[in-house]
Amino acid sequence: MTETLLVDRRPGWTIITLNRPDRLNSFNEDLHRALAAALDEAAADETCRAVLLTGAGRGFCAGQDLSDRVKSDGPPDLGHTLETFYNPLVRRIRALRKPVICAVNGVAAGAGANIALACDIVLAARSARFIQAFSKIGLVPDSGGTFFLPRLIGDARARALVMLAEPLSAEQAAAWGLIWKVVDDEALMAEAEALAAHLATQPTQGLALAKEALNASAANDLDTQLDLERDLQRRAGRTPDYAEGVRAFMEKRPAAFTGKPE
Ligand code: T3D
Repeated sequence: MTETLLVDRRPGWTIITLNRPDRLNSFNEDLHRALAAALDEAAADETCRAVLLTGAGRGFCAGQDLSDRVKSDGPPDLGHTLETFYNPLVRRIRALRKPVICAVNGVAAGAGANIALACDIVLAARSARFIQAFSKIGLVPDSGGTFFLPRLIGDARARALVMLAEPLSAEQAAAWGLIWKVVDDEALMAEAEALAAHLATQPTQGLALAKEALNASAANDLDTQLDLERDLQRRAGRTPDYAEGVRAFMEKRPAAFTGKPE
């Protein structure tokens, strides 16, 4: 049987590929379980200092595999699916104490679009599209869509994307600030892999603390956020990578960060 998820450990980082290309990498329970396990393994592996998420074939991810939703007799409990699979997935990505890059290699629809947005740095192939497909089937955006969209692109654009379910081109997504960058299709994976390899050489603990601060900022007022920055900076200041960064600067040489904890 074909594996629904491919995990490739590279020196210092891991590439995770959603691998159900015939269904545009839409999620079934097998894929959810495999992805959760791969992210947990990356979290526990001290030698893994960055994660790259992408999809096999022409799509990134078309959200929930809808063929699993025509099987049941009565209406399914979709709240249960979110509680069991999608919400923990978004929480795992946001809580992972290392950078998560998403290379959106093709269409990202439904939960697939919002899982991409949960990642720290999103690159997209020029041919990729982002579709809040939920309203086409009578659903509410999930996987953090109603959280990320208004914060990233503003309420007016978020509402129209959600209610119209129109495809948003990668270029428009970048112009609106929904993603970091558009890359020519044939250059996407080389650029995403180079970014992962670069991040794997950076001060991993400092990046994790910065991620923690950014994650918290949406819910905090300025005073609370300033206090949080103080506390996190205190911890960053105790890491070996901070000491190395300062030494390297003074000695006018590149820093050799190890990513080791405080
Ligand atoms: O249910 C719960 O647990 C609640 C949680 C929900 C989370 C969600 O994500 S809900 C939203 C689910 N996703 C969608 O509604 C998107 C459905 N797909 C599409 O609208 C289109 O496929 C795309 C716009 C993404 C791409 O269109 P296109 O024309 O490039 O490709 P296609 O021909 O539609 O798809 C290619 C194949 O993939 C096709 O199979 P076939 O005909 O070649 O055998 C298609 O059926 C299959 N496919 C695409 N998306 C899904 C899918 N099969 C199952 N589920 C899908 N989501």
